[in-house]
Amino acid sequence: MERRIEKICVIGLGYIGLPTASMLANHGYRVVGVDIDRERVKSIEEGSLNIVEPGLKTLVSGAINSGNLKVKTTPEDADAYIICVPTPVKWENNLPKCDLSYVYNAIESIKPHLNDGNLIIIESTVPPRTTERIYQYLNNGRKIYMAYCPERVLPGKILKELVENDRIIGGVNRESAELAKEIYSSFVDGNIYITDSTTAEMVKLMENTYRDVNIALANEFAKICEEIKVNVWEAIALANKHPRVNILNPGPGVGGHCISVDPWFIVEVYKNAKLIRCARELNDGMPYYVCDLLCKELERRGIENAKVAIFGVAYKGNVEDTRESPGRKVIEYLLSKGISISIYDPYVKTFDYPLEDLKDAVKNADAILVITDHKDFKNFKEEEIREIYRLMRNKIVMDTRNIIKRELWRKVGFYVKLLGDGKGE
Ligand code: SAJ
Repeated sequence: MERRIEKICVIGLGYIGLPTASMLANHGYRVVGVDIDRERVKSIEEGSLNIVEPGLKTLVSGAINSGNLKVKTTPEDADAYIICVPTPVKWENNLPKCDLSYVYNAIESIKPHLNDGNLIIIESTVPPRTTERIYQYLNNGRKIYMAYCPERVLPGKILKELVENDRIIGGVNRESAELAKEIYSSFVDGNIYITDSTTAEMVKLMENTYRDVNIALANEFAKICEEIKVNVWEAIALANKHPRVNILNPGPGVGGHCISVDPWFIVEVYKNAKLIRCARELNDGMPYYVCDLLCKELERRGIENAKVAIFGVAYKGNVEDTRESPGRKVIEYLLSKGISISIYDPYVKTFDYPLEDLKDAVKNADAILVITDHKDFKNFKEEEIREIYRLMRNKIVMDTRNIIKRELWRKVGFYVKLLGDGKGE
Protein backbone atom coordinates (compact mmCIF):
# COMPACT_ATOMS: atom_id res chain seq x y z
CA MET A 1 0.00 0.00 0.00
CA GLU A 2 1.31 3.40 -0.88
CA ARG A 3 2.10 5.51 2.17
CA ARG A 4 0.29 8.80 2.50
CA ILE A 5 2.73 9.83 5.19
CA GLU A 6 6.47 9.87 4.53
CA LYS A 7 7.98 12.33 6.93
CA ILE A 8 7.23 12.37 10.67
CA CYS A 9 8.30 14.78 13.41
CA VAL A 10 8.40 13.17 16.88
CA ILE A 11 8.27 15.79 19.62
CA GLY A 12 9.88 14.71 22.91
CA LEU A 13 12.77 12.22 22.89
CA GLY A 14 12.25 10.51 26.24
CA TYR A 15 11.28 6.98 27.20
CA ILE A 16 8.58 6.82 24.54
CA GLY A 17 9.51 9.39 21.91
CA LEU A 18 13.04 8.13 21.27
CA PRO A 19 12.12 4.45 20.79
CA THR A 20 9.12 5.44 18.65
CA ALA A 21 11.15 7.80 16.45
CA SER A 22 13.88 5.17 15.99
CA MET A 23 11.36 2.44 15.27
CA LEU A 24 9.65 4.54 12.58
CA ALA A 25 13.01 5.46 11.04
CA ASN A 26 13.97 1.79 10.94
CA HIS A 27 10.69 1.12 9.13
CA GLY A 28 11.40 3.48 6.29
CA TYR A 29 9.98 6.80 7.47
CA ARG A 30 12.01 9.98 7.33
CA VAL A 31 11.94 11.03 10.97
CA VAL A 32 12.91 14.23 12.73
CA GLY A 33 13.24 13.73 16.47
CA VAL A 34 12.80 16.95 18.42
CA ASP A 35 13.68 17.73 22.01
CA ILE A 36 14.04 21.14 23.64
CA ASP A 37 16.91 19.79 25.75
CA ARG A 38 20.05 20.56 23.73
CA GLU A 39 22.18 18.24 25.86
CA ARG A 40 19.85 15.31 25.22
CA VAL A 41 19.88 15.93 21.47
CA LYS A 42 23.67 16.08 21.50
CA SER A 43 24.01 12.87 23.49
CA ILE A 44 21.62 11.03 21.15
CA GLU A 45 23.65 12.20 18.16
CA GLU A 46 26.81 10.95 19.85
CA GLY A 47 25.18 7.63 20.68
CA SER A 48 25.42 8.04 24.46
CA LEU A 49 21.84 7.75 25.70
CA ASN A 50 20.82 8.78 29.19
CA ILE A 51 18.05 6.17 29.14
CA VAL A 52 18.86 2.58 30.06
CA GLU A 53 16.58 0.32 28.06
CA PRO A 54 17.51 -3.06 26.57
CA GLY A 55 18.19 -2.82 22.81
CA LEU A 56 17.57 0.93 22.59
CA LYS A 57 21.14 1.95 21.83
CA THR A 58 21.32 -0.40 18.85
CA LEU A 59 17.92 0.72 17.59
CA VAL A 60 18.82 4.41 17.81
CA SER A 61 22.24 4.06 16.19
CA GLY A 62 20.69 1.93 13.41
CA ALA A 63 18.14 4.65 12.77
CA ILE A 64 20.72 7.43 12.75
CA ASN A 65 23.19 5.51 10.58
CA SER A 66 20.47 4.71 8.04
CA GLY A 67 20.07 8.46 7.52
CA ASN A 68 16.35 8.20 8.29
CA LEU A 69 16.56 9.72 11.78
CA LYS A 70 17.92 13.13 12.57
CA VAL A 71 17.55 14.84 15.92
CA LYS A 72 17.32 18.56 16.64
CA THR A 73 15.84 21.09 19.03
CA THR A 74 13.15 22.58 16.78
CA PRO A 75 10.48 20.98 14.58
CA GLU A 76 10.31 21.29 10.82
CA ASP A 77 7.66 20.74 8.12
CA ALA A 78 6.44 17.14 8.05
CA ASP A 79 3.38 15.09 7.07
CA ALA A 80 2.72 13.95 10.64
CA TYR A 81 3.65 15.01 14.17
CA ILE A 82 3.72 12.67 17.15
CA ILE A 83 3.71 14.29 20.58
CA CYS A 84 5.45 12.31 23.32
CA VAL A 85 6.10 14.89 26.04
CA PRO A 86 5.52 14.44 29.77
CA THR A 87 2.25 15.35 31.48
CA PRO A 88 3.06 15.53 35.20
CA VAL A 89 0.48 16.19 37.86
CA LYS A 90 0.49 19.58 39.58
CA TRP A 91 -1.47 20.72 42.63
CA GLU A 92 -3.75 23.74 42.60
CA ASN A 93 -5.72 24.59 45.76
CA ASN A 94 -5.17 21.07 47.04
CA LEU A 95 -6.62 19.61 43.87
CA PRO A 96 -4.64 17.53 41.40
CA LYS A 97 -4.44 18.81 37.85
CA CYS A 98 -2.71 17.55 34.73
CA ASP A 99 0.10 19.89 33.76
CA LEU A 100 -0.46 20.20 30.01
CA SER A 101 2.15 22.91 29.53
CA TYR A 102 4.60 20.59 27.72
CA VAL A 103 1.83 19.43 25.38
CA TYR A 104 0.71 23.01 24.68
CA ASN A 105 4.30 24.14 24.08
CA ALA A 106 4.77 21.24 21.67
CA ILE A 107 1.56 22.21 19.85
CA GLU A 108 2.69 25.84 19.59
CA SER A 109 6.09 24.74 18.27
CA ILE A 110 4.54 22.76 15.39
CA LYS A 111 1.72 25.21 14.65
CA PRO A 112 3.72 27.38 12.20
CA HIS A 113 4.62 24.22 10.24
CA LEU A 114 1.11 22.84 9.89
CA ASN A 115 -0.38 22.42 6.42
CA ASP A 116 -3.70 21.06 5.23
CA GLY A 117 -3.72 17.28 5.36
CA ASN A 118 -1.17 17.00 8.19
CA LEU A 119 -1.80 14.54 11.01
CA ILE A 120 -1.11 15.21 14.68
CA ILE A 121 -0.95 12.34 17.13
CA ILE A 122 -0.83 12.76 20.90
CA GLU A 123 0.73 9.89 22.83
CA SER A 124 1.17 11.68 26.17
CA THR A 125 -1.36 10.74 28.84
CA VAL A 126 -4.00 13.48 29.05
CA PRO A 127 -7.39 14.08 30.70
CA PRO A 128 -10.45 13.13 28.63
CA ARG A 129 -11.38 15.61 25.84
CA THR A 130 -7.91 17.18 25.61
CA THR A 131 -7.31 15.94 22.05
CA GLU A 132 -10.70 17.18 20.91
CA ARG A 133 -10.05 20.62 22.41
CA ILE A 134 -6.64 20.92 20.76
CA TYR A 135 -8.19 19.81 17.47
CA GLN A 136 -10.80 22.60 17.66
CA TYR A 137 -8.02 25.07 18.33
CA LEU A 138 -5.78 23.91 15.47
CA ASN A 139 -8.34 23.05 12.84
CA ASN A 140 -9.50 26.63 12.73
CA GLY A 141 -9.22 27.55 9.01
CA ARG A 142 -7.13 24.45 8.24
CA LYS A 143 -7.95 20.87 7.37
CA ILE A 144 -5.85 18.75 9.67
CA TYR A 145 -6.21 15.26 11.08
CA MET A 146 -5.77 14.40 14.72
CA ALA A 147 -5.67 11.26 16.86
CA TYR A 148 -4.93 10.13 20.40
CA CYS A 149 -2.81 6.96 20.52
CA PRO A 150 -1.74 6.10 24.06
CA GLU A 151 1.49 4.23 24.57
CA ARG A 152 1.25 1.20 26.82
CA VAL A 153 4.79 -0.09 27.00
CA LEU A 154 6.45 -1.33 30.15
CA PRO A 155 9.79 0.27 31.05
CA GLY A 156 12.44 -2.43 30.76
CA LYS A 157 10.56 -4.08 27.87
CA ILE A 158 9.81 -1.04 25.76
CA LEU A 159 11.10 -2.28 22.41
CA LYS A 160 9.39 -5.65 22.64
CA GLU A 161 6.09 -4.17 23.80
CA LEU A 162 6.16 -1.35 21.25
CA VAL A 163 5.95 -4.03 18.57
CA GLU A 164 3.87 -6.71 20.27
CA ASN A 165 1.24 -4.84 22.29
CA ASP A 166 -2.22 -4.14 20.94
CA ARG A 167 -2.73 -0.48 20.17
CA ILE A 168 -5.73 1.81 20.64
CA ILE A 169 -6.15 4.62 18.14
CA GLY A 170 -8.71 7.30 18.88
CA GLY A 171 -9.40 9.64 15.99
CA VAL A 172 -11.24 12.94 16.16
CA ASN A 173 -12.91 11.45 13.07
CA ARG A 174 -12.62 8.22 11.10
CA GLU A 175 -10.15 9.59 8.50
CA SER A 176 -7.80 10.70 11.28
CA ALA A 177 -7.88 7.27 12.90
CA GLU A 178 -7.24 5.51 9.58
CA LEU A 179 -4.30 7.79 8.81
CA ALA A 180 -2.77 7.19 12.25
CA LYS A 181 -3.31 3.46 11.81
CA GLU A 182 -1.22 3.57 8.64
CA ILE A 183 1.77 4.78 10.69
CA TYR A 184 1.46 2.28 13.55
CA SER A 185 0.81 -0.64 11.20
CA SER A 186 4.36 -0.21 9.91
CA PHE A 187 5.85 -1.66 13.11
CA VAL A 188 3.05 -2.96 15.38
CA ASP A 189 2.44 -6.72 15.29
CA GLY A 190 -0.40 -6.57 17.85
CA ASN A 191 -4.00 -5.72 16.98
CA ILE A 192 -4.91 -2.12 16.32
CA TYR A 193 -8.31 -1.02 17.60
CA ILE A 194 -9.96 2.14 16.38
CA THR A 195 -12.23 4.38 18.46
CA ASP A 196 -12.85 8.08 19.10
CA SER A 197 -10.19 10.23 20.77
CA THR A 198 -12.00 10.78 24.08
CA THR A 199 -12.66 7.06 24.56
CA ALA A 200 -8.99 6.36 23.83
CA GLU A 201 -7.96 8.94 26.44
CA MET A 202 -10.26 7.32 29.00
CA VAL A 203 -9.02 3.82 28.12
CA LYS A 204 -5.45 4.79 28.93
CA LEU A 205 -6.47 6.29 32.28
CA MET A 206 -8.65 3.30 33.13
CA GLU A 207 -5.84 0.82 32.52
CA ASN A 208 -3.51 2.52 34.95
CA THR A 209 -6.24 3.33 37.48
CA TYR A 210 -7.24 -0.33 37.51
CA ARG A 211 -3.70 -1.22 38.54
CA ASP A 212 -3.48 1.55 41.13
CA VAL A 213 -6.76 0.56 42.79
CA ASN A 214 -5.75 -3.11 42.73
CA ILE A 215 -2.39 -2.31 44.37
CA ALA A 216 -4.18 -0.13 46.96
CA LEU A 217 -6.37 -3.09 47.84
CA ALA A 218 -3.27 -5.26 48.24
CA ASN A 219 -1.72 -2.58 50.46
CA GLU A 220 -4.84 -2.38 52.59
CA PHE A 221 -4.82 -6.17 52.92
CA ALA A 222 -1.16 -5.93 54.01
CA LYS A 223 -2.05 -3.48 56.79
CA ILE A 224 -4.94 -5.66 57.93
CA CYS A 225 -2.75 -8.78 57.91
CA GLU A 226 -0.15 -6.99 60.04
CA GLU A 227 -2.88 -6.45 62.64
CA ILE A 228 -4.56 -9.83 62.55
CA LYS A 229 -1.29 -11.79 62.33
CA VAL A 230 -1.63 -13.29 58.88
CA ASN A 231 0.98 -13.37 56.12
CA VAL A 232 -0.59 -11.28 53.35
CA TRP A 233 1.70 -12.73 50.66
CA GLU A 234 0.58 -16.23 51.42
CA ALA A 235 -3.06 -15.11 51.61
CA ILE A 236 -2.89 -13.26 48.26
CA ALA A 237 -1.18 -16.20 46.55
CA LEU A 238 -3.94 -18.50 47.79
CA ALA A 239 -6.76 -16.06 46.90
CA ASN A 240 -5.27 -15.80 43.40
CA LYS A 241 -5.80 -19.55 42.97
CA HIS A 242 -9.42 -18.59 42.37
CA PRO A 243 -9.88 -18.51 38.58
CA ARG A 244 -11.36 -15.01 38.60
CA VAL A 245 -9.21 -13.31 41.26
CA ASN A 246 -5.95 -11.50 40.51
CA ILE A 247 -4.75 -9.36 43.40
CA LEU A 248 -1.47 -7.49 42.82
CA ASN A 249 1.34 -7.15 45.34
CA PRO A 250 1.59 -4.80 48.31
CA GLY A 251 4.71 -2.69 48.60
CA PRO A 252 6.21 0.58 49.84
CA GLY A 253 4.01 2.64 47.50
CA VAL A 254 3.39 3.13 43.82
CA GLY A 255 5.96 5.01 41.80
CA GLY A 256 6.73 5.70 38.18
CA HIS A 257 5.46 8.35 35.85
CA CYS A 258 2.17 6.63 34.99
CA ILE A 259 0.29 4.69 37.62
CA SER A 260 0.99 7.12 40.44
CA VAL A 261 -0.12 10.07 38.31
CA ASP A 262 -2.78 9.06 35.77
CA PRO A 263 -5.64 8.33 38.21
CA TRP A 264 -5.52 11.99 39.24
CA PHE A 265 -6.48 12.97 35.68
CA ILE A 266 -9.78 11.17 36.19
CA VAL A 267 -10.30 12.88 39.57
CA GLU A 268 -9.65 16.18 37.77
CA VAL A 269 -12.61 15.72 35.42
CA TYR A 270 -14.83 13.93 37.96
CA LYS A 271 -14.32 15.26 41.48
CA ASN A 272 -16.61 12.64 42.95
CA ALA A 273 -14.30 9.73 41.97
CA LYS A 274 -14.08 8.61 45.60
CA LEU A 275 -12.65 5.12 45.14
CA ILE A 276 -9.91 6.33 42.78
CA ARG A 277 -8.90 9.18 45.09
CA CYS A 278 -8.91 6.92 48.13
CA ALA A 279 -6.69 4.35 46.38
CA ARG A 280 -4.25 7.07 45.36
CA GLU A 281 -4.07 8.40 48.91
CA LEU A 282 -3.66 4.94 50.37
CA ASN A 283 -0.78 4.14 48.00
CA ASP A 284 0.81 7.55 48.62
CA GLY A 285 0.75 6.83 52.35
CA MET A 286 2.62 3.53 52.08
CA PRO A 287 6.17 4.93 52.26
CA TYR A 288 5.31 6.47 55.66
CA TYR A 289 3.60 3.30 56.82
CA VAL A 290 6.64 1.13 56.10
CA CYS A 291 8.96 3.67 57.77
CA ASP A 292 6.75 3.68 60.87
CA LEU A 293 6.90 -0.13 60.99
CA LEU A 294 10.68 0.01 60.90
CA CYS A 295 10.87 2.83 63.44
CA LYS A 296 8.76 0.78 65.84
CA GLU A 297 11.28 -2.03 65.59
CA LEU A 298 14.19 0.36 66.18
CA GLU A 299 12.39 1.81 69.21
CA ARG A 300 11.52 -1.61 70.57
CA ARG A 301 15.22 -2.40 70.64
CA GLY A 302 16.12 0.98 72.11
CA ILE A 303 18.32 1.85 69.13
CA GLU A 304 19.20 5.53 69.15
CA ASN A 305 20.86 7.65 66.44
CA ALA A 306 19.92 4.94 64.01
CA LYS A 307 21.33 4.55 60.52
CA VAL A 308 19.15 2.89 57.89
CA ALA A 309 20.58 1.54 54.64
CA ILE A 310 17.98 1.93 51.92
CA PHE A 311 18.16 -0.76 49.26
CA GLY A 312 16.69 0.58 46.05
CA VAL A 313 15.51 4.00 45.00
CA ALA A 314 14.33 3.02 41.52
CA TYR A 315 10.53 3.04 41.46
CA LYS A 316 10.47 -0.66 40.65
CA GLY A 317 12.73 -3.64 40.12
CA ASN A 318 15.51 -3.86 37.53
CA VAL A 319 15.13 -0.34 36.12
CA GLU A 320 17.18 2.82 36.76
CA ASP A 321 14.13 5.10 36.71
CA THR A 322 13.53 6.98 39.98
CA ARG A 323 10.56 9.10 38.92
CA GLU A 324 7.95 9.32 41.69
CA SER A 325 9.86 6.61 43.52
CA PRO A 326 8.54 5.72 47.00
CA GLY A 327 12.23 5.68 47.99
CA ARG A 328 12.37 9.46 47.86
CA LYS A 329 9.51 9.82 50.38
CA VAL A 330 11.08 7.16 52.58
CA ILE A 331 14.35 9.11 52.65
CA GLU A 332 12.70 12.44 53.42
CA TYR A 333 10.58 10.90 56.17
CA LEU A 334 13.45 9.06 57.86
CA LEU A 335 15.63 12.17 57.72
CA SER A 336 12.79 14.23 59.23
CA LYS A 337 12.80 11.78 62.14
CA GLY A 338 16.50 12.32 62.71
CA ILE A 339 17.50 8.94 61.31
CA SER A 340 20.58 8.93 59.12
CA ILE A 341 20.45 7.07 55.86
CA SER A 342 22.63 5.55 53.19
CA ILE A 343 21.48 4.40 49.78
CA TYR A 344 22.46 1.39 47.70
CA ASP A 345 20.96 0.87 44.25
CA PRO A 346 22.95 -1.11 41.70
CA TYR A 347 20.80 0.22 38.82
CA VAL A 348 20.51 3.94 39.53
CA LYS A 349 23.34 6.15 38.29
CA THR A 350 22.26 9.61 39.41
CA PHE A 351 19.95 10.58 42.24
CA ASP A 352 19.18 13.60 44.42
CA TYR A 353 20.91 11.95 47.40
CA PRO A 354 24.37 10.32 47.37
CA LEU A 355 24.51 6.70 46.30
CA GLU A 356 27.03 4.34 47.87
CA ASP A 357 28.38 0.94 47.05
CA LEU A 358 27.05 -2.00 49.04
CA LYS A 359 29.76 -2.13 51.67
CA ASP A 360 29.77 1.60 52.41
CA ALA A 361 25.99 1.68 52.55
CA VAL A 362 25.70 -1.08 55.15
CA LYS A 363 28.73 -0.08 57.22
CA ASN A 364 27.54 0.64 60.80
CA ALA A 365 23.90 0.57 59.68
CA ASP A 366 21.28 -0.61 62.15
CA ALA A 367 18.78 -1.74 59.57
CA ILE A 368 18.37 -2.42 55.87
CA LEU A 369 15.12 -1.25 54.33
CA VAL A 370 14.44 -2.98 51.00
CA ILE A 371 12.33 -0.65 48.86
CA THR A 372 12.86 -1.91 45.33
CA ASP A 373 12.46 -5.46 44.00
CA HIS A 374 15.74 -5.56 42.08
CA LYS A 375 16.76 -9.12 41.24
CA ASP A 376 20.18 -8.40 42.76
CA PHE A 377 18.56 -8.24 46.20
CA LYS A 378 17.09 -11.69 45.68
CA ASN A 379 20.38 -13.11 44.47
CA PHE A 380 22.61 -12.25 47.44
CA LYS A 381 24.78 -15.27 48.25
CA GLU A 382 25.33 -16.50 51.80
CA GLU A 383 28.92 -15.15 51.89
CA GLU A 384 27.69 -11.70 50.82
CA ILE A 385 25.00 -11.72 53.50
CA ARG A 386 27.63 -12.74 56.08
CA GLU A 387 29.81 -9.83 54.98
CA ILE A 388 26.85 -7.45 55.31
CA TYR A 389 26.15 -8.90 58.78
CA ARG A 390 29.74 -8.29 59.81
CA LEU A 391 29.66 -4.68 58.67
CA MET A 392 26.37 -3.67 60.29
CA ARG A 393 25.88 -2.37 63.82
CA ASN A 394 22.44 -3.89 64.41
CA LYS A 395 21.15 -6.71 62.26
CA ILE A 396 17.65 -5.79 61.12
CA VAL A 397 16.28 -6.20 57.59
CA MET A 398 12.87 -5.04 56.53
CA ASP A 399 11.69 -6.31 53.17
CA THR A 400 8.76 -4.36 51.68
CA ARG A 401 8.73 -6.40 48.45
CA ASN A 402 8.98 -10.02 49.47
CA ILE A 403 12.15 -10.20 47.40
CA ILE A 404 15.04 -11.29 49.64
CA LYS A 405 15.67 -14.91 50.59
CA ARG A 406 14.46 -14.52 54.14
CA GLU A 407 15.52 -17.96 55.32
CA LEU A 408 19.12 -17.32 54.27
CA TRP A 409 19.24 -13.92 56.01
CA ARG A 410 17.74 -15.45 59.15
CA LYS A 411 20.22 -18.29 59.03
CA VAL A 412 23.05 -15.75 58.99
CA GLY A 413 21.56 -14.14 62.08
CA PHE A 414 19.42 -11.26 60.86
CA TYR A 415 16.07 -10.27 62.29
CA VAL A 416 13.92 -10.16 59.13
CA LYS A 417 10.62 -8.31 58.96
CA LEU A 418 8.42 -8.71 55.89
CA LEU A 419 5.80 -6.06 55.13
CA GLY A 420 2.33 -7.49 55.64
CA ASP A 421 3.51 -10.55 57.52
CA GLY A 422 1.72 -10.25 60.83
CA LYS A 423 2.64 -13.84 61.64
CA GLY A 424 6.28 -12.77 61.76
CA GLU A 425 7.66 -16.21 60.97
N1 SAJ B 1 3.65 -2.09 42.02
C1 SAJ B 1 3.24 -2.58 43.23
N2 SAJ B 1 2.61 -3.79 43.27
C2 SAJ B 1 2.38 -4.50 42.14
C3 SAJ B 1 2.78 -3.99 40.90
C4 SAJ B 1 3.42 -2.76 40.87
O1 SAJ B 1 3.43 -1.96 44.29
O2 SAJ B 1 1.83 -5.59 42.26
C5 SAJ B 1 4.32 -0.79 41.96
C6 SAJ B 1 5.69 -0.84 41.27
O3 SAJ B 1 6.70 -1.22 42.14
C7 SAJ B 1 5.83 0.58 40.79
C8 SAJ B 1 4.40 0.96 40.42
O4 SAJ B 1 3.58 0.06 41.12
O5 SAJ B 1 6.30 1.42 41.82
C9 SAJ B 1 4.09 0.91 38.95
O6 SAJ B 1 4.72 -0.21 38.36
P1 SAJ B 1 4.08 -1.07 37.16
O7 SAJ B 1 5.03 -2.12 36.78
O8 SAJ B 1 2.72 -1.50 37.53
O9 SAJ B 1 3.88 -0.02 35.99
P2 SAJ B 1 4.80 1.04 35.19
O10 SAJ B 1 4.48 2.39 35.73
O11 SAJ B 1 6.22 0.64 35.14
O12 SAJ B 1 4.22 0.90 33.73
C10 SAJ B 1 2.85 0.96 33.56
C11 SAJ B 1 2.47 -0.22 32.72
N3 SAJ B 1 1.09 -0.52 32.88
C12 SAJ B 1 0.67 -1.75 33.19
O13 SAJ B 1 1.40 -2.67 33.48
C13 SAJ B 1 -0.81 -1.88 33.13
C14 SAJ B 1 2.72 0.04 31.25
O14 SAJ B 1 2.10 -0.95 30.43
C15 SAJ B 1 2.20 1.40 30.83
O15 SAJ B 1 2.56 1.70 29.51
C16 SAJ B 1 2.83 2.43 31.70
O16 SAJ B 1 2.46 2.18 33.05
C17 SAJ B 1 2.32 3.77 31.23
O17 SAJ B 1 3.01 4.44 30.45
O18 SAJ B 1 1.18 4.12 31.53
